[in-house]
Amino acid sequence: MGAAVETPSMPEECRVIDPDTYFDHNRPPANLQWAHDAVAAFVGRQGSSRPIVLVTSGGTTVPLENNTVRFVDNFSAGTRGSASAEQFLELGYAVLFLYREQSLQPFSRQYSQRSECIFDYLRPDGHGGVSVKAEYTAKMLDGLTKYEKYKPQLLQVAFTTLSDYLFLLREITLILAPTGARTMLYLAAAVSDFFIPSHSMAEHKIQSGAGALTLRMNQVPKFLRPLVKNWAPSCFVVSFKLETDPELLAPKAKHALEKYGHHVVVANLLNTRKWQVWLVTRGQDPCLLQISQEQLLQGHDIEQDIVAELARRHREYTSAGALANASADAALAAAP
Ligand code: 9Z3
Repeated sequence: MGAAVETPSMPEECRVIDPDTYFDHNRPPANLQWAHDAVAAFVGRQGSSRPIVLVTSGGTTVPLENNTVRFVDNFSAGTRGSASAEQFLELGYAVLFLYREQSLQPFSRQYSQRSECIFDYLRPDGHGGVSVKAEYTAKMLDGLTKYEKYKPQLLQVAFTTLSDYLFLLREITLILAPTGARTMLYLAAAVSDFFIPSHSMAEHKIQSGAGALTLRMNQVPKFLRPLVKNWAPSCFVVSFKLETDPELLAPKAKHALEKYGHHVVVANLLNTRKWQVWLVTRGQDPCLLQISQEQLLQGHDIEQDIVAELARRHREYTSAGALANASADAALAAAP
């Protein structure tokens, strides 16, 4: 099945394939061409100075059958991604939001939590129409006003499966690459580490008559490597690391930074992720961002703090790049 990066003596299903090989062996999503055209047009409309961010959000599914009835999924609701997208918009970024279909979206996220129904916010107005219940009007008006204001700076692209996500991620980052340092890649989606290659998958629905089901899954190639090295080498790249064991979090975040050579890892634990994260950068102590339970209850999202700090670091990165370009231009101009 293609280039393996582990020893050739390993059984095929234990080897990690080369990321490029992945694309040769899996089908692109139906919206790939649409996404290509929409993203290229969106980026073209942003002029040459507005900062751009790609926010990835929500979990990927991993199908068990080619004609998919069943799939493996994960917990991510897209809270981090959708809340972060709102913050980036408020800071003047153009936002590309690559999100899991039916997960939370910027501004409407407050009204699409799984436990609630949109009708809970509405009432018949007595004249054959509907209106928003008085207790929700101010908050809804605020969200709606922001949504209308920021809509021109927001492009949303949906994925469902791991494969959709990876194809779209590559397509979009390749389009963003020429924008260089002014673009941030903020990779908050919860991407599966394991998958079943299309050629090893059952074609039709797995039958239950055979008794217990044993699954063998391959490791997903590490796409951060080609993303940082080849697809978008000048962009400011922020990845996320999720663990459940506190002992593993810091070493694994540092390891990811060293391995992929990008800029920041946002490290979080499953159970405390809504009020505590660490920003991990090479050569520095991890920077803890934390909000209190009181702030959380008052509706303060930790994404406000994460995005403010990352936008600050991104500005530094962009101006360092601009300074380097200016001195290279000056050296060229001064050359005989
Ligand atoms: C994250 O760690 C995100 O913060 C969460 C957000 C998925 C925890 P929610 O959507 O959760 O607000 O409910 N995302 C990255 C998780 C991930 O898959 N990281 C990979 C890893 O840890 C590397 S890119 O190995």
